[in-house]
Amino acid sequence: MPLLPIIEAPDPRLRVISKPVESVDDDLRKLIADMFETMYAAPGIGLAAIQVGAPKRLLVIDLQEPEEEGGEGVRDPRVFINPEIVEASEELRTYQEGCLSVPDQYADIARADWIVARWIDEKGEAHEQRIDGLLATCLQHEMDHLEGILFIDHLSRLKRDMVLKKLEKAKRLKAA
Ligand code: GNR
Ligand code: NI
Repeated sequence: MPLLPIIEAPDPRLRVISKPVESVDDDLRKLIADMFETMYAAPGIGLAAIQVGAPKRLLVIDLQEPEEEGGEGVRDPRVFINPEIVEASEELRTYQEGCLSVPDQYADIARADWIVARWIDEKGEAHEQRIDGLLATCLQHEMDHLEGILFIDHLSRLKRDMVLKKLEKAKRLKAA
């Protein structure tokens, strides 16, 4: 199975609003498998389809970090198709976020502490569940991608521009 190239900011393709998935078929399951492989290899804990150039309302998450003690080889893959937020807590939780499309840049972002989400899985089955902790943070980060939003958009313009400048510089150094 091929690793998919991950699109990086400021690529305008990351700003596209993703379209609902119409049918959960073998083509989609192939994309899901490739997305997991790409996410694990990166490594990352989440990946939205738009980050690999597919503007579909599909994202994958696995919070298990292989480096973590006891986490070696333990996988907890989750698939979210056409996810929606039914309810969100007023209380916020701040977490230092990163993004595979904004490599090596991190910033504290405040999001709802818990959400009630609704989605379809890779078997086409519907779910509605209250989600908290890191999964709530990650799911909100991934759902932002479906709207063309990056975590740096939650920062002040000054901080966002600083991150984008650092990213540009890192790219220049890599190309040289
Ligand atoms: O790997 C990732 N880590 C992460 C850490 C904190 C909050 C969100 C994330 S998601 C990110 C992978 C990614 O870019 N998903 O879109
Ligand atoms: Ni991201």
